[in-house]
Amino acid sequence: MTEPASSGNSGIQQSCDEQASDERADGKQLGRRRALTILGAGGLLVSGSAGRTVSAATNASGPRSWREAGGGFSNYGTPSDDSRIIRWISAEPSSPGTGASWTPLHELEGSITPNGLHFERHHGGVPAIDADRWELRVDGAVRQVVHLDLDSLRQRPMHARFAFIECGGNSSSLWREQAVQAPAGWLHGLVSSGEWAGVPLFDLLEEAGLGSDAGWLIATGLDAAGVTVSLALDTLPADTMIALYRNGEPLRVEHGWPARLLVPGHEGICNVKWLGRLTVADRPAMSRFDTVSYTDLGRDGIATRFSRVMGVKSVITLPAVGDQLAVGLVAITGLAWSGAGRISRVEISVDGGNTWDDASLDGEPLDRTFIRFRFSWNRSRATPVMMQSRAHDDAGRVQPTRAALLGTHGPNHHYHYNAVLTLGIEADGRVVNVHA
Ligand SMILES: Nc1nc2c(c(=O)[nH]1)N[C@H]1C(S)=C(S)[C@@H](COP(=O)(O)O)O[C@H]1N2
Ligand SMILES: [Mo]
Repeated sequence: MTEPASSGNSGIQQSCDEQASDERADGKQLGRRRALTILGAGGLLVSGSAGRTVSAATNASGPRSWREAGGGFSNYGTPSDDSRIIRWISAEPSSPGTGASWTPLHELEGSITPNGLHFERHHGGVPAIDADRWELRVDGAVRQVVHLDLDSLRQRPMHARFAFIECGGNSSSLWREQAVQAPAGWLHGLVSSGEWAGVPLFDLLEEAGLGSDAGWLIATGLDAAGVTVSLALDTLPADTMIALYRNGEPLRVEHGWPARLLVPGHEGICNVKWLGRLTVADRPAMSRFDTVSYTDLGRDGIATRFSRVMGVKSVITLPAVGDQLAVGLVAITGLAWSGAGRISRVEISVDGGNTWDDASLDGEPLDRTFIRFRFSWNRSRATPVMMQSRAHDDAGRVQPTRAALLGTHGPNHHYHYNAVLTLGIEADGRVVNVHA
């Protein structure tokens, strides 16, 4: 298993269900920045319009070996050296299948997380499911129990949509008093986004026929943890699906193959992997995933349950902790998303939140999906500043300040951290995480 964090793994398992991310090697070691290398066109072959192959004009540059007959190629593509980007894994050594891997948000561009870098969160390891013996059962308060194997699911009408998945415990180390020094992905990388394809849930429920007392859907995974989640039917998005594909290919084993529930905008745990059973009921199961974990503990000591819709949030991915900025133009970029709809606006502040300017967005934001934002900042003087991003969504929600979020939550809160994040740019240009 890849284990970039060479130290600090013992004791990383929190008493709560998700991992905190502050016990790690220093961010500089982990956050390998990509050197931008502009390659000349030397040696590249360009296919001409008549189907002829012609050498690019500048092929005099570059080592001779580039122009010799190349090596073999494979059935499944090879990442380039420059894209050998990996996730950081936080796992308990005594049960290495349980833990999380974090998407290196600070090393990626665009708004689609590649399948091999989509974060993972496992409560009971990755089960070895035999697809030939696998089936999904829809039962409970239905007129007829439905059994579906993988072939019959694949033959049904499907739908594809973009959606992020964010763990309810993402950014949980930000609840702490001390700012943790690590780049964005190692603190906020329990979120990924991409395109999912599968069978609409409500088509299956219609076929099964909902009973008159149907109020809840209880989804159960086939892993050792027996992850069981209760979802109120009247709050489930209409585009909830039994996902079979991600970014065009069948689900990866770790992401729930052969099938997982995808509830766009709902917190990670609702997206039950290795899905085995959907039970319609008149009440929630009150599993540990409904009650002990993923609840919101208020200042009065009372916990709110079933707060499943993720907040509006943004993360600056560049610059990243460990970078050193020169004086002059600085390209700021990052990702924004909302569990309740589309991102309508992202603003940037370089004065600790006193004044804000609109960032530009890479195209039209889609519903419950990453959108990339960009801002060009002229760092005219070598003075310290605080840099922030703040997202708004079309449901009218705005990312709260840290003070506002801490004000409404108890001191022992753990889940759903979505406050405005702050990067400190020091006088010498060093980038650090700070609380503001
Ligand atoms: N069966 C099963 N489903 C599961 C989990 C799990 O451990 N077992 N983890 C949940 C949690 S907490 C999250 S955040 C997401 C993570 O999905 P991913 O590993 O594909 O990123 O899956 C959810 N579904
Ligand atoms: Mo999660």
